Parts: sequence; C-alpha cells; structure tokens
Amino acid sequence: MSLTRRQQWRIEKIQAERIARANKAADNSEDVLGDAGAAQTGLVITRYGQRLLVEAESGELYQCTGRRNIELSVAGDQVIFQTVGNGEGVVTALLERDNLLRRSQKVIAANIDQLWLVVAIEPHYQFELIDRYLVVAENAGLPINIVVNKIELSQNIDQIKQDFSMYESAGYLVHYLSVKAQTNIAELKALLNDTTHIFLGQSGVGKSSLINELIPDLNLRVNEISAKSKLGKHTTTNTTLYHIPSGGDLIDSPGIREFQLDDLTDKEILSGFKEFKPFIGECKFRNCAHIKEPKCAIKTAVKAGTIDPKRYHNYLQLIDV
Ligand SMILES: Nc1nc2c(ncn2[C@@H]2O[C@H](COP(=O)(O)OP(=O)(O)OP(=O)(O)O)[C@@H](O)[C@H]2O)c(=O)[nH]1
Ligand SMILES: [Mg+2]
Ligand SMILES: [Zn+2]
Repeated sequence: MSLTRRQQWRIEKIQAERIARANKAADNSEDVLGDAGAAQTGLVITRYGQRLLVEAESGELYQCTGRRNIELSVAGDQVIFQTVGNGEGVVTALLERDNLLRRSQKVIAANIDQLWLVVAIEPHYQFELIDRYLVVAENAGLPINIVVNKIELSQNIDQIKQDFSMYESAGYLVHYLSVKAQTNIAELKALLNDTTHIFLGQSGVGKSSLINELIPDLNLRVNEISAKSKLGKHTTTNTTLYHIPSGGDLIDSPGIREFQLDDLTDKEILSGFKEFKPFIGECKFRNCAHIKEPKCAIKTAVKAGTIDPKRYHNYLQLIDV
C-alpha cells in the first residue's frame, strides 16, 4: 500500500522533472549538440570509467559520455540524454535522486527501493563485516533485508539461525537459501516486487549467482574461486542493473575484496544500529558515548533485553573501544 503510493509519487515526480529538465537540457545544448536527437529520459544501466550505458524508454541502449559539468551518474540513475548517432549519446542532465548508496566516498547506485545484504557459509560470514555493511546501508536510509546463501554447506542450520537471531530481533528479515541446492529461491522471488533491488556483500558470497537464478537466461559469469589463489576469476567489476521479466529491477554490485573497508565515523556507526534509535537522546548525558557513562539509555536497554547484548558488543567493537 505505502509502497504503491511511494511508487506513484516517484513516477509523478520523475515525469514533472523530466519535462522541465528535458526542455532546459535541450535549450542549453542546442549549440553544442547541433546534430543531436531530441532530449529524452534514460535509465543508467552501468558505468565503466567515464562511459555510461543508458537505456532509453524505447528499451534501446546507448553508450554515452557525460557532460563535464554534471555529476557522475551511476546504475539506477535517471538522466536526460541525446543521441548522437552510431548508438551513442551524450548525457546532459542528471535527475534528482531518491537515494544514493556510497562506499568509501564512491557512489555505487541510486534510486534503490530495497537492499539485500548477501552473506554466505563460505566465505564464512563475519559479524564485523555484516555490521559494517549495515552501517553503510542504514546511513543511506535504505530498507535492508539479509540473505544467507550456501546453506547446503552447513551441517548445523540451527546454529546459523541462532547466529542471525540478533539481526532478526533488531528488525531485519533474514532469508536462508542455497542457489546450489535450490533451497528457498522461489520464496525469495516472491519477495521481489515491482521495485528496484540491490544485492550487496562480500566477494564470492553468490550475488551474481542469485541474480542468475532470479532472471532466467541472464547467464552472468560467476566468480569461480580458485582454491590456490582464493581469488575469483569472474568477479563482478561493474555495478549493473538488470530487468526482471515480470517487473522490477535487480542491481548486481562488486563485492569487497579482503579488507577494503570504509572509514566509518562513530556517529555513522551509532545510526547504523537501527534498534538503538529509540534510545538515542534518552541518556542522562547529552554527549553520552554509550560506553561507560552512568544512566545510559542504550546500556539500560541491553540490560533489559530490548537490545541484544551481542549487537551491543559488536557496536563497541566497531567504534573500537
Ligand atoms: N556451494 C555453493 N556455492 C555457491 C552457491 N551460490 C553460489 N555459489 C558459488 O560461489 C561462487 C561465487 O559466486 P558469485 O555469484 O560469483 O559471487 P559474487 O557474490 O557475485 O562475487 P563477486 O562478484 O566477486 O562480488 C561461485 O563459484 C558460485 O558457483 C551455493 O548456494 N552453494
Ligand atoms: Mg558477482
Ligand atoms: Zn548512552
């Protein structure tokens, strides 16, 4: 219900902007792009270096360069562009974004409705890494679900569920599945509606494999990990948007290798623990760091069992006390 209203709002907003900006972009660019086609709206599918792959409303794809004076666009962005022949085009304007996901100052994707944090049994999930991803995604203001992939590799699924119960009590939906054993794939499919989803997570967890399952005939190359080097051969290098035939989009993103981790500020970390939110501002001291201070609302909530002690422990680890 609320999603439908939000989608409706977004469509209307985009249409209004499209008309205004298309007129403006066309006016501004007449002299520079004398032979160019009329300004039209496009969806950025992927970006490689300075070049963009842009999909027109007709469905046709154009290799585009961006005007130097506009901000770099990313997968999921709505842009105004003009064709210049030979399947090429020039992006002249970037439309306003609903949201933007960035990591280490690098923009990854825009206009996302749902983020799926993908983790796996192998490479084995690490709470610190999960929390770091959650902090980044929470700070982007995105709704987040968690996928635990490769569950067929585990002898003890109860233990896995136990490990993730702290995320479930924090309010995240956790979906256990196996691409290889085809476990719970249909259930995941049913959770993808007509909106834009991004898959994020460590390299090798199976993001591209999962997208291959969800979009038949896509055949993305997956990252066969060599036992010797432990590095994948077909690791995803570009964040790319794919259409689900029945509606909606999936964005595949490259996983981080080893420890190319973000520098997170204490403030970002705090707002990245979503179940802490109701208690922020309730402590005795206004500048409470929620570590050793007396009458700390967060520590009280931990004692009362409202906040999982393991999550609080992870929070302390992350702010490095
Ligand atoms: N055992 C097992 N292997 C899987 C499963 N799903 C994917 N894999 C394998 O995991 C490896 C990595 O898969 P990818 O889909 O490339 O992983 P990715 O998350 O896209 O990795 P990056 O692109 O490097 O970020 C491949 O060898 C897949 O075949 C699964 O459910 N079980
Ligand atoms: Mg991949
Ligand atoms: Zn406090």
